[in-house]
Amino acid sequence: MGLEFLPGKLRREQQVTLLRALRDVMDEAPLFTPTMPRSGKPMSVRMTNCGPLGWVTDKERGYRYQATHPITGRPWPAMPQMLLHLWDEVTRYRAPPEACLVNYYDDDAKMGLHQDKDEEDFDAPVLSVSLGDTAIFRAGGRSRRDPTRRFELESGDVVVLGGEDRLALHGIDRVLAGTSDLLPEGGRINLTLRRVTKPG
Ligand code: MD3
Ligand code: FE
Repeated sequence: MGLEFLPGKLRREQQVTLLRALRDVMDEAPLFTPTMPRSGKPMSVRMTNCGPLGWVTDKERGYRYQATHPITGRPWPAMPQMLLHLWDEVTRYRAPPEACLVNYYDDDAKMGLHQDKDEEDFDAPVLSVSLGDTAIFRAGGRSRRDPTRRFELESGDVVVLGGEDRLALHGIDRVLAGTSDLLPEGGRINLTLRRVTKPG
């Protein structure tokens, strides 16, 4: 499968509908500031989750998936239907996603090059949806020595990462402020849908 880039996959109307559902998610499960394992350094991205499992990190316990919000202690809200349908349509994977990480980037936020490897199931692809301001995205290979490519992720763009690219290094260099009017507050939301456990 590799890296599949689907520019403009979601039309404006679908982006607005999805954003409305995400507002409800963020009301129930407020954005929090994750901290790095050991150092406790705060990340510049704020995050929350929906679905049965959510990705969290803090100084004491590090990167992990858990069923409850780290601050409120409540279960994560359900994943919006539109996302479950999108997953089925574009991944064709045999089981539904378990985690939808909601990342919010303000004008200064970025995410360093990393691999997504906190999941048990690397056979399942990862699906990313971008909303709001355009981001400069970078993706390489599995080794830090491999070359990287940069591309722009715009509002409504979808990326599916599977096969050999599932463990590729990737990150967000920066967000281009003022490139979209979808979010009145500005900035960018990225959704990352993942299967965490191996299907029964
Ligand atoms: C997996 N998020 O949360 S999209 C992350 O835009 C993350 O917020 C970025 O990386 C964001 O872990 C990037 C998801 C993504 C992109 C490329 C990948 C996941 C990937 C390449 C290989 C494996
Ligand atoms: Fe990632």
